[in-house]
Formats: sequence, structure tokens, C-alpha cells
Amino acid sequence: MNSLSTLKVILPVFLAAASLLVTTSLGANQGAAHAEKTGANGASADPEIIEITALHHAFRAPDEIPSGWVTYRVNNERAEEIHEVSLALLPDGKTQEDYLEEVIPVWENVWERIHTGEIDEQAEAVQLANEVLPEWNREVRYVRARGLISPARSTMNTQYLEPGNYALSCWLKSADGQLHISHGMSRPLTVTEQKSEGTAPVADVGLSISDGEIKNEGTLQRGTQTIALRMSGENAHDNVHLVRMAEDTDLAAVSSWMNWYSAGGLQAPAPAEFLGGVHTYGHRSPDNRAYFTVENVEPGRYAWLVQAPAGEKLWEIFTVE
Ligand SMILES: [Cu+2]
Repeated sequence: MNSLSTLKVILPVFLAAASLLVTTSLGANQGAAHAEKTGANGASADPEIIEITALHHAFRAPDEIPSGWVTYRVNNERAEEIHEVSLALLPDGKTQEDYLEEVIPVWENVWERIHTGEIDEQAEAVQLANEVLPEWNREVRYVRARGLISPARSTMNTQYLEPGNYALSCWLKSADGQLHISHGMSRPLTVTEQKSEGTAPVADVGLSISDGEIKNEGTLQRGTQTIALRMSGENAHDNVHLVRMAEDTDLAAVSSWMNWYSAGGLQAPAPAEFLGGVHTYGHRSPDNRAYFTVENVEPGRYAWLVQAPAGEKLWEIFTVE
């Protein structure tokens, strides 16, 4: 079970670029319609949107949600640190408690060894973890993560979820070097057999990655915007994030910081402001698109940033008028 292909299942490793086609994102109008109903105070007026609130090292979220196309809004308006929502679909018979008891301690140990400089290679870290992770961990499916969201921000994700027991967690790290998950930022989430009435959203902007370039269809506008990342191929760069550019934002440094396996990687304080994004870990939705919605986009300079293997620059800077 030490092969790299196994490791990808456990915690996906970034792979070389594969060709992704330009997106034409079409579908029934869920996300955009939901977005319009979002109140000025940030509270959702739409009961169909699942509300997940990031607190200081805890999540407030429902215990059960329907399967099928669901939209969840991650509100980080009151938290002090940047957070993410990682959704791990657990094998039959396993619970989030099992995940916390048997899987997380392995990664805590690996992270400690990265943090102290004992390990500095992702492959080595993953192999080490793999040697001690329980057998059933191979069946854990990470169906969504990141969507990094800075304090005072909120974002939405729309995705197709299969029924099952999930762990809803945040793998980011505090300034004290601890994983948020170790501080208690994880909770069980049951996705029921009952199907939601949701559908894939209509996107305002389509993105795809091909030949080392980010390709756009549509232009990001101010306000609330839904983005569709078109997925294809086995080895795609399957993530994209919206970063607000400050005078001194160094995207190369931000990209390096986004590597969980690096010392200081994804550890507070974040080197940039993130408005949302998506990382699919290779998980495919029925329409091969990964959706997210950014909120309260103001005029200014932004970047689409793809976390790519070390040294690879994959971003596009643009202006929102
Ligand atoms: Cu967190």
C-alpha cells in the first residue's frame, strides 16, 4: 500500500498538468438564483443553502443534508483565521469518530515532523503516513477541500454529493503550529439518501487549465459571481482560488504557502486574502465541473491562482472594474 497511486487516494498529490478544455458552463439556475437571495448582512435568505459557519477552530453546520446537487455557504465572517471545508466520504461502517481516532493522529504526527524540519519531502511524508494509516483509509474519498476563505469573507460551493458518512474538517494550521482539525475543527456530516432538488448552477465565469495556462470564458464582475472549473483528464490541476491582490502580494510565495506539506504551509497568518475557490482532489462531478461562488467582489486587482507543483507559476492577474 505504499505505492504513490495509493497515496493519492489518501491525500491527493499534485500531478502534472493535463489538458482541460475551455468551459461552457450551462445548467439549471441554482447557484446564481441562490446568490441573489443572499442578504446584505451576509445571512442567507434561501433555506436550500446549507449554512456552514467557521468559528474559531470549530464549525457550526447541520448534522444531515440531502444528497445530489447541494449548495453550501461557508461563512468565515467572524473567525480570526483563514479556513477551508474538507469533505471526506468515509467507507461504509466508519464514522467521523473513527476518522478522528485512527486517521488524524497519523497526519498530526507527520505534520509535526514537517513542522520541526525532520521531513521536507511530500513523497516521504505521504509514505510515512501510509505505513501506519489503517487499511480502511484507502477507501476514504476526499471529494472537496480548500476553497480557502479569509476572515470577514464568505463563499459558496455547489457540488454533487453521494449519500454516506462524511467528515467535515479544516486541515489548515494555526500560528501555534497545530492543525485546526486537532483544535476540534471537524464534525460528522451525514448525507442522506433523500435527494435535493438542486441542479448544477449557471456560472458567470468558466475556467479551465490547458497547456500551463488558465483559460477564461467570461469576466469576473463585482458582487456575487459563480465560477465553474472545467475538469478533464486524470492529471489535471484540479484547483483554483480567487486571491485579492494587495500592493505587496507575491503570488509565487502564496502558491508555495498553499502546499500543506511544506513547513509553514497553510499556516496562519495567510500571505494573501482568499475569496474562495475549489480543490476537487480529482473527484469528478457528473458534469465534470467544480463550482464555487464568490461574494462581495469589489473593484480592484485579483488573481486566479492554481496551486501547482513546486516552481510552476500558474496564475492570472486581472482587474475587476
Ligand atoms: Cu480552519
